[in-house]
Amino acid sequence: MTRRARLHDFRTIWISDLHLGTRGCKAEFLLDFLRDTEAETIYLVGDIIDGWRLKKSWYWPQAHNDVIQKVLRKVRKGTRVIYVPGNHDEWLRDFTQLQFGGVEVMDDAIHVTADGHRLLVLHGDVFDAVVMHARWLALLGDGAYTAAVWLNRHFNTVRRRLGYPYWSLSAYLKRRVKNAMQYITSFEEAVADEARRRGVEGVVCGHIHHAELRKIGDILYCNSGDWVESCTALVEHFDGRLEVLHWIDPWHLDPLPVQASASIERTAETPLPVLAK
Ligand SMILES: [Mn+2]
Repeated sequence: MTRRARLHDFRTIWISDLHLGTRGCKAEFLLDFLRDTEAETIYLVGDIIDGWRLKKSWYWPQAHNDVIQKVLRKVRKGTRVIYVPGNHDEWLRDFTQLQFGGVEVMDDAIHVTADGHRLLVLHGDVFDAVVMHARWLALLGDGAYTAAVWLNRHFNTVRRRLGYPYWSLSAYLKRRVKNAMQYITSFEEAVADEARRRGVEGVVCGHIHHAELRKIGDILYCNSGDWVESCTALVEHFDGRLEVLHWIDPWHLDPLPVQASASIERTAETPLPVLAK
């Protein structure tokens, strides 16, 4: 039996917004990606298991199970896996500082790159309220800002405890603002601001399903994208270089090339390398 050679080795991999438990999740692509890559540390940057959707109707095919098994196997083989919950898996925030099968759950994390840069790692949903109320938060200052972030963080926890269904602030915002790009830009600026507040040089987040790697002022803004639409990941090479990867499997017929070109267009200054198989 021939074992498929592992193609790509990285120091760190960040993936976010897998939305396992929903029909949208491209689990087969994700499995290929996990099979062909290896890293010392993997960050799961939120919205990994979509608990809200699962609560509504159970959808859990074998491929979704395989993704979980694949990650746990990597842990057993020595990969450090850090799970930073998002809004769709916010129930996990009750279990931060705990370990499940060796997976560490954290509210947010600080990653230090091989060349010594500090990156704040978080999902990003807590900034929806900041995006929504940017104008008056700027007027009211730090206390109001902290309150907005706190409220946003606990909004769905409270809804869950009271038995209310999930309500997506980001989806609401995307409808409310004039266009999605405006929301994306405001979100990116809010996240970069938080990195500045915390005194780190960069930030890695997910949430808006829009992979990115660029400077916002003095802050390096990275978004690992998603596995519902774009199949993207952020990786760190062993010398500390960061890159957004776009996973395309030539053996699958899927409307990915269209999205690929859209992504490349969006990040014209940092073209997305495609991992050839
Ligand atoms: Mn999210």
